[in-house]
Amino acid sequence: MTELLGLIFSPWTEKARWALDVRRVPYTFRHYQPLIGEPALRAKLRRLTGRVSVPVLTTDDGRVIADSADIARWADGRGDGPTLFPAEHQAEIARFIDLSERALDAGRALSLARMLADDEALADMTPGPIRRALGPLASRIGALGVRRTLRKYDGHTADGAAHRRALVDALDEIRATLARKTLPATAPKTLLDRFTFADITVSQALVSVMPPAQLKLSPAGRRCFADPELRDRYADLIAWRDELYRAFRTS
Ligand SMILES: N[C@@H](CCC(=O)N[C@@H](CS)C(=O)NCC(=O)O)C(=O)O
Repeated sequence: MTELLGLIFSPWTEKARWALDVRRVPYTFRHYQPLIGEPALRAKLRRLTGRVSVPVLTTDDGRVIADSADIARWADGRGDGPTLFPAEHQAEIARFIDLSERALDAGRALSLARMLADDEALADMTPGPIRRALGPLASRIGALGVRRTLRKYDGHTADGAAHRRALVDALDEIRATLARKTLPATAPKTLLDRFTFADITVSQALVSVMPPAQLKLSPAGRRCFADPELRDRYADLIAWRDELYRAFRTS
């Protein structure tokens, strides 16, 4: 059986899951535990050094695919749902993936910085048994993990203002693209002429403005992902994302 290894609260994992679900590809989900799970992940990817991340898909015929967009492309060749990567839109979808990654990288740095000031969210980052055993010390362990993730993804190399500018630029670009589209009669706007992976990937850019209700986050985690100022400023984009979920995230 095909297996997806991922982080239940991560927008990158959500990109892969949404694509697999749209394509109606059956798979089992396995939760990845950062740090503790890394040696096994490295062995799976045959990568002893360098950055390793999830989601990672292990297909029923033993292939290992290590990137959300590549997993979605693989899913597009399987299953029987609507096509997520129409041949005529490959280049545009690649640009939308890049736009989403810019927003997500900036958003991760901003959310993790908010988390470092929130003991409850930090404690929630540790596995349940460790949290219960350590009590108030759990937030310290969580902070070590969050700082490590910031460094791992270069979030520490720019300041908060630079990350915020990068996120706002990406959000403005999404807004401008949607403004050029006409609203179909019965469905939300899509970035191309139909629902594709462009919508899946770009809608995840909003996770660090206000996470979708469907994303499994603790209340403290949800608080740290969200940015109340940007949520008000980009309420139109949040509404678009929520409509996409209602219309196309049906399983
Ligand atoms: N380009 C990759 C990025 C994936 C990514 O950044 N994954 C992070 C999500 S926060 C991760 O694996 N974090 C856990 C860790 O690095 O230990 C993709 O699209 O799959």
